[in-house]
Amino acid sequence: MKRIKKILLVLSLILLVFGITACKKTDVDKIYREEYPKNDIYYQIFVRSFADSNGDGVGDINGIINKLDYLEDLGVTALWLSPIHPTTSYHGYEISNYYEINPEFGTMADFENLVSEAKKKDIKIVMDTVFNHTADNNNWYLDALDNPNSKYREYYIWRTNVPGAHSYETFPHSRDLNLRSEAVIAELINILKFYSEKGVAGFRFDAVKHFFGEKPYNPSYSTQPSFEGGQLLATLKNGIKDEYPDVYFVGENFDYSNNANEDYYFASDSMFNFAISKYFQTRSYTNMQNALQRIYNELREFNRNFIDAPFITNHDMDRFASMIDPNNSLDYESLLNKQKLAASILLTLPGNPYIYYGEELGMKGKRIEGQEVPGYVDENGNELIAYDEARRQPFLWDENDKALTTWFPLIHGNDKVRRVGAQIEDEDSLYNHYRKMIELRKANPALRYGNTFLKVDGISSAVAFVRYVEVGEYKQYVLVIHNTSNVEKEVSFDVVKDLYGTQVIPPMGTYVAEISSLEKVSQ
Ligand SMILES: [Ca+2]
Repeated sequence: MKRIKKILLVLSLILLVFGITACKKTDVDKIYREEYPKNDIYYQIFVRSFADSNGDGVGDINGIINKLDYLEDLGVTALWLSPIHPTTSYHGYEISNYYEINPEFGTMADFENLVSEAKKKDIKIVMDTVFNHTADNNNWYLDALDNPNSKYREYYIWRTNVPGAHSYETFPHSRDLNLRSEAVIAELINILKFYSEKGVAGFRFDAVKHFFGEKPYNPSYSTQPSFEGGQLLATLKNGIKDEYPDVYFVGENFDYSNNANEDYYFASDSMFNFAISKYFQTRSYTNMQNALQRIYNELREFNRNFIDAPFITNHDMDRFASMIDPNNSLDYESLLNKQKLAASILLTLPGNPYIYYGEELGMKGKRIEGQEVPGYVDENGNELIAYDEARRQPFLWDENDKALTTWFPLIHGNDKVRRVGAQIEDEDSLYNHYRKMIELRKANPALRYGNTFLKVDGISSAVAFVRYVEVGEYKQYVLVIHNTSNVEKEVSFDVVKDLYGTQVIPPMGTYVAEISSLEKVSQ
């Protein structure tokens, strides 16, 4: 027994966050992987800002290919790309043609090359899929406008209470698709097949809460999550499942309430967990632990195999570092430690964690309410008005790196944030913290696979839980305790004390240890 304790003590030290390695047999990992093929660690790329390949200052597909080594070193296993189709906007969320690639970003051949090059590194590609609406210059719409007998008339929702031919729009300069039309649904299934055939692993569905509602009679922004929206996702999934049964669906239902995703989860593998993002952003960690347990208990009723999709921020939110430090006045260590804690929590939660590009460097950025920004100009040098662009600033490659994008200036303190090269060199950097946490997650099946989450009560100022996974004879239980306070915390659980003796977690630190069972997890 003493010997076993000794072995486990060593294991616990291995698992302690700041000194990780683990050597799991790959064949065992394969068994877990086959049981949970859709569990990944995601990196969200805003394509225009990530990496340039041809010197025009705009990020593009070949730029991503050139930086696959960076993503592989970081350890992520899947990429969600912002929309890459021809568009009328810088962000791409109005699509002019679903079957083509935005020429600013490259060609279809470039995209196919990205999918295959990423696959060589075991990195999946998930596409942003905007089906609520098209651009106002989409050929379907132009044809429908010109020709009352166009087959595309039924693709859109026409407003009868407004003089002249005009379709309903949820978002400015967009035209809402008529998602009750069988012809539209067939077209959307065709688009999903078109890209699945190219090896795309999944689709991120934009704005699912706007799919239905009271269109066109109540043209406001008040559309709500709806069961009919979930049904549409189910119809799309059924439409491709014979040919592409393993394609992953993740939905964006921008709603902070805990139960907002219920209507979609029976059809979608994943839904972004906006409720949890709010707890990160307000750093309400004690409430987060309880909310997580409640959310998981509820969602399991709707889909036993749901894969949570937690994240700290995305492209529609101010950067996390800017929320913590809006005036760039916080000292370096405080800012760093707050970001490290959030990363530790994110990367030990169940499901598919999503890292917004640059979050691993502590990039900054806040929404601007319609102002000109020096350096943000069109091709004629005229200053442009900025809004969310500042949340989507160029990725901080080193200053001499040709991959640096320049379409938008570095503002809100990003000129002071340490760039990639310096962070890779520094063992204590935020980048290396993300890298180590990802490594820890990948080395422990209980962290990487499955969706189990059992909150552990009784520790103040902490997010504490057990994650476990079981496939046949293989199983693992892992206790995770995040100390969210500024003081040391002693762990006095019997299960920990019996195995490892008294453990002390540093301020804002994380303790991760393998345990033998779910019993005795109480203070
Ligand atoms: Ca470019």
